[in-house]
Amino acid sequence: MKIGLFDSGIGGISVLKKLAYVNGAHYIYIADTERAPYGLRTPEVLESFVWEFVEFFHKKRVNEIFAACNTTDSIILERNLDLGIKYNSIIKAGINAIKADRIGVIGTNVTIKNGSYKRYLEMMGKEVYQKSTQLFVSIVEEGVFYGRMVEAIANYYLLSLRKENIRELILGCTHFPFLKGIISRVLPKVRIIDPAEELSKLVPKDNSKKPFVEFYVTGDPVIFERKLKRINFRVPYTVNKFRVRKVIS
Ligand code: DGN
Repeated sequence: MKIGLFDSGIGGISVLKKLAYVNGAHYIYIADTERAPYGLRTPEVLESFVWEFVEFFHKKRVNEIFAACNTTDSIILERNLDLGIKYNSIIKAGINAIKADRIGVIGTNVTIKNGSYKRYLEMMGKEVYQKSTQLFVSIVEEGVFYGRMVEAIANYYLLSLRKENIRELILGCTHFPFLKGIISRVLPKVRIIDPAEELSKLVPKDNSKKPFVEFYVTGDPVIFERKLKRINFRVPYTVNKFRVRKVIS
């Protein structure tokens, strides 16, 4: 089985790790480090990136795509895009983990503005408090997961959610599970939800083979590989260059 994933950088690795644990598939992961971060881009530009990757997945004969980026997932959902390959949404999967009534959602600017989580949760009768925590993406890409700077940023973003007395918090960006420790320190009574847990239930369980990952990186593959080592990524892989059609500074 071939599974395709894409993200602006290492965030989607938090999804990839969970999938690779369940299924020893051949994974193709595109890291668009050259055009990151996605959270500040327009929906039109993000949609054009999605089509570029989907075309590549078609050529690679990918069987299924799993969302490794909430930002583009929210674009795919809001614009109702049919990718022509079975697509598994992390947002739609993630809401299945919800048990409480007062829910916080954090994500990139685009994800929060699109409000996909909020809309689905409100349809379930939940009270939803959203917050864009865009800076978290950059600090994770820098490999800074703890310390006083991260704590200060986490306090800056999350204290308002504490006042709302939320019971559960959705990490609506795949970069954020890397900061789970510090997030739960700021919100100690809140159940933290990584939607990738629910998403990984959608992949068939098959450990008859060992997983393998082909990474395709739009930016510098050497820097990307350094990041993989820093987060201790253990699944066997190759790192290749992906040449983008649409270069945007
Ligand atoms: N990891 C992406 C997400 O889940 O939304 C965020 C990527 C970005 O560049 N903002």
